[in-house]
Amino acid sequence: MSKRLSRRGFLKLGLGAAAGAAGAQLFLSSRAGHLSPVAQAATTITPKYYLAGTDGWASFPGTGNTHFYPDPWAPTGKTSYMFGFANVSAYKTADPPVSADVLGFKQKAQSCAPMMYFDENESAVVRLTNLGLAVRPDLVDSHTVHWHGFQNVIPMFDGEPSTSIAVPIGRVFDYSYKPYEPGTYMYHCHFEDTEHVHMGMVGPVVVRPAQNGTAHTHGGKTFTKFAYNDGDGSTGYNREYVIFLSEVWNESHWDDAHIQLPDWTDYKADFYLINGRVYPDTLLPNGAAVGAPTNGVPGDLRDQPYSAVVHCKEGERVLLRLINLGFTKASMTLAGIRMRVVGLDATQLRGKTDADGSYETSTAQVGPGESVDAIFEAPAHSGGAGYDTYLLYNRNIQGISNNGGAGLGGQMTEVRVYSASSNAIPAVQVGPNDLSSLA
Ligand SMILES: [Cu+2]
Repeated sequence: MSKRLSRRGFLKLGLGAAAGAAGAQLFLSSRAGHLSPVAQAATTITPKYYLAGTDGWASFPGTGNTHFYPDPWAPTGKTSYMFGFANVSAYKTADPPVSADVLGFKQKAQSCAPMMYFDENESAVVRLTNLGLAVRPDLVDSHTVHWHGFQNVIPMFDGEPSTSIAVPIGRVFDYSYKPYEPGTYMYHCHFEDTEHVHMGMVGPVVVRPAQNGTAHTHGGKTFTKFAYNDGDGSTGYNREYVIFLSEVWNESHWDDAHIQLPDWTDYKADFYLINGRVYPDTLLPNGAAVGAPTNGVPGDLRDQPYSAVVHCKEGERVLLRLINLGFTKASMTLAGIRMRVVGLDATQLRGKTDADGSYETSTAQVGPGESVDAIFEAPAHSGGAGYDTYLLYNRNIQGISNNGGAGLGGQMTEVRVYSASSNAIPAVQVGPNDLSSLA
């Protein structure tokens, strides 16, 4: 307490805090039914997603050329220590929530965090528990889920830990939202956020528009899936892919594993990731267990489950949901195909008078904390049974330099265009970034 703060001032402060607490209590009890999207009877809540904050290990390709990479403590096939969220949604009805199965996910955080999808106006519940850090039992950090850029009416569910709830080790919290604004978002842990964000507690959130399911014709084609409630089909698409960008600075990851403190002003990314992987692992299908060699042995990608390949057929419209939760700007170029940017930061590009604010480009600029919705029409196929390849990559040269490894890119993947009659990919996309039906 400052010596300048008088006893009277201190009492006033205390009374103010007490009044604030009483007000919050009243607010919660009287308004919960109006503002909270779920009934408050705790036993009836079944979350859509269940996340477990913990640590783990990721695999990045290369033979290693620094003191900090690969980490000599990494398990075989892995190179780098991470924090992250494990996907324990399969246990979302477990009672008690932190079951033995869930505890088994300690040190199995995935990179990137689970992709979450909601519908506009859905009663959206995300359960979070904290399993602690296996490699750093001395760190007893809490974790949170914060939807970045999301208009949240209830601060308690915001995840910013100084003004809302954080989840200590062994505890469980249900975040409750009512998403009103469709678009492409991202979420991250907000506890010690410079560290926890960079260590990997980051993932995408998509809110689908209420317009989905109704038919709108645009450019002579009819769509039933849209990026926004556009009213005219201009954001309609056939397939959609999340392109989630983040970074790894080897020194900080090594430091966290080896009980050292990084100086964040020395920040310099060594790896640039798409969906938690770096090229050429970005080209492998969902759930691929074996990636490019890491330090001479096959990479273990079991905790990096998301492919970054964009599959489509000629003439289809494809929505790229580009998200950047790294610390440096990305310039994502789609070589040979023009994209139309229709949304920025979960906002459709419309002027005040409903004028069309979308624009064509070959390079989408995605700053840290920003999202870009870009739609392209797949060009005509060149013929034959195979696919045509177009590179999607970060044109900032350090974004594909990748720790100096020869032939290794960073934020690079492929758009693969098949003929209209091809049956190499499902006629209708099974799920977002879901290529599990592909060989
Ligand atoms: Cu955290």
